Amino acid sequence: MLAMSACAGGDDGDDVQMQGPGLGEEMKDVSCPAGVPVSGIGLETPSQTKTITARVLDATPKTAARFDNSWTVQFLDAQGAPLNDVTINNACAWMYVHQHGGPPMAVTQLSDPSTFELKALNLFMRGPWSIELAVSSPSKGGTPTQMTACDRNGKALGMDKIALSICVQDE
Ligand SMILES: [Cu+2]
Repeated sequence: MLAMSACAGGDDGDDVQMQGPGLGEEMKDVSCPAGVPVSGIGLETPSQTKTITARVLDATPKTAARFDNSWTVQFLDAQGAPLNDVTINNACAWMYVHQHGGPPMAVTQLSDPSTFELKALNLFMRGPWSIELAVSSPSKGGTPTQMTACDRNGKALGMDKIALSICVQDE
């Protein structure tokens, strides 16, 4: 008999940043809908306005696994050229079927200014997750109206938003 995981019981540790109405309840791992990728590497997803694309250059582990996953993400313009003026206003690993999640441990711009490391996205349950990025790019413009699910009070609004789908596969 497999032990089902509690989303944020005390035993999983480092869940201080976790938030959402499901916390404290016993929730079960779920299977992902068809088509949700199990590896972030190579994923490309356009922003809501389609002016910015996020491309996942690397992921550790390569296949998404429970708990810590670190991703290297590059931003591209609509023509596929690296976009060097992007700011990540907020990042969030969100398990939308349970309405819970939390931010990565750190977001770091790399020496190539179009790339960022999202360190330790905590995908703490099996199932479908959305890596939400509220972003701004002065060259693309817009108004700061976009928030991630982790930023319920809208304290770190972006001018655009990108949501990358990833599955922590059921076993
Ligand atoms: Cu969950």
